[in-house]
Amino acid sequence: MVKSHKFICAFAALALVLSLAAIVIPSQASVQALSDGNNPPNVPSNPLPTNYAADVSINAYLSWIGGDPDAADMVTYDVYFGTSLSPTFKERTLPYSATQSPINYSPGILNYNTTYYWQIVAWDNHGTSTPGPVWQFTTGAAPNNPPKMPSSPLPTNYAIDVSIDVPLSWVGGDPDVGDMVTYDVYFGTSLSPTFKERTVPYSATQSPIIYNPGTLNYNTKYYWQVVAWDNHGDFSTGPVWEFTTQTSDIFAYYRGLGLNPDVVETTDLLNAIGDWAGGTIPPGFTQAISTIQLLQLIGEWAG
Ligand SMILES: [Ca+2]
Ligand SMILES: [Ca+2]
Repeated sequence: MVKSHKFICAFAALALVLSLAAIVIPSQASVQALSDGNNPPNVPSNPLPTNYAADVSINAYLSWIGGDPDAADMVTYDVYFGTSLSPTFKERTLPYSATQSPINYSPGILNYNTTYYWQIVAWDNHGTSTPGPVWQFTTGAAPNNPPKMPSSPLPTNYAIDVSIDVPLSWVGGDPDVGDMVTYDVYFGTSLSPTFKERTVPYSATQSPIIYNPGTLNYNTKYYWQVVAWDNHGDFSTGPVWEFTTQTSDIFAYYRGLGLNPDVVETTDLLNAIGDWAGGTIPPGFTQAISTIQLLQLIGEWAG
């Protein structure tokens, strides 16, 4: 009897345990919750750049507030980032403690004037995840670059014997290919040449630029400078260049005789006129000059 009583008691106890178990185990999920008490990570929030931010730096960092209600948990973050509305997976971060916030992430150098989308999915060390919303921001426009410094002058700097009908030319342009560039031309016989003209606008890629200063004087040193302006009001100042025009034929003739044309004597001049008027072609010349041309040269020289 004692034995059977014990058996009955044990059976009753087992039945009680089984019935209790049936009550407290309604699903597999609550078994998990009961066994480790884990909570999913917090929903990622507080994005920086803020959602829909504009004019964001191309060097911007992403940051957000994450964490996990379970203070002892570690949390990693899957970063989705790109220019598509469904940004692509970029990287899983290192594990952070559940209480560390905010989290920073560098997406690298961004493009100007571009809308980016991003999303953070937080994972705790129990394999539970919480996705954040898809955020977006737009980077600022590219900053303006000043025009290129005018270069490659023609006539070359310090050139001599330059034709009196020479056009000026230089290489200009602007690194921003959509820009238009105008050129202020300074030109004259002073070391600080005076402003002559602003050119029409040229495209940023057009080179060389040609400017016609008109017919110049013989045997004269000219100075010139070009200042390039883009359509954003930025400018680049070129150096002052110089060149010297050709001597007139009569000066060349005097040099050929070993005379200094700057201090030629009247008698020498009269002798020269005689030579020219006699129809001879002086050494170094390909043709005789007309009387009219001769008088023009004498006039220049006398001037
Ligand atoms: Ca957790
Ligand atoms: Ca520019």
